[in-house]
Amino acid sequence: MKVSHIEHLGIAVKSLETAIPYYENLLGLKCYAVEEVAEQKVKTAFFKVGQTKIELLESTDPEGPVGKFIEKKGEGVHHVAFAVEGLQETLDMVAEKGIALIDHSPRKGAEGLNIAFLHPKSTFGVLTELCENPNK
Ligand code: CMX
Repeated sequence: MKVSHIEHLGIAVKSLETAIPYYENLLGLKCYAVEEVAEQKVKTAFFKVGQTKIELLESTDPEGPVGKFIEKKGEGVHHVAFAVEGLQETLDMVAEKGIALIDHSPRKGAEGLNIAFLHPKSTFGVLTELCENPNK
């Protein structure tokens, strides 16, 4: 697999409205985008930290992945996203190695990225996202 960098860290929060001021006022980061990803049942807020982003995730549905996560584990780090080259080929290679995939082919995520998740049961408890920028 060719990983270039950590594209973002996904952090589950109960409310973007109350979490964003912490990142802006204490850490001095700027929230540059808020976007709803209806398919994932989340509203997202983005901050840049060097080449990596922080993606805050507020659930829009208690039965969605982030809603269920917060109910079970509370707020906190939800996933790590790695930027890769050649997402579909990477997924095929990962599947061949016996890692459980949540997505066998890329789907659209926030910011127009192509994304796919690996199951945390196969990745030492860390929900892992692989993503590729189709415009690069
Ligand atoms: N990190 C680590 N473990 C997680 C997890 C996470 N983020 N989310 C769930 N789990 C664990 C649960 O703790 C549970 O473990 P146990 O069986 O030991 O109790 C197990 O996975 C099953 O959890 P569940 O609550 O029953 O949830 P589901 O099986 O229905 O779904 C998962 C879990 C990971 C398959 C689902 O959350 C998923 O498909 N996630 C990928 C999509 C996603 O997270 N989208 C939101 C972000 C979108 C974005 O970035 O744009």
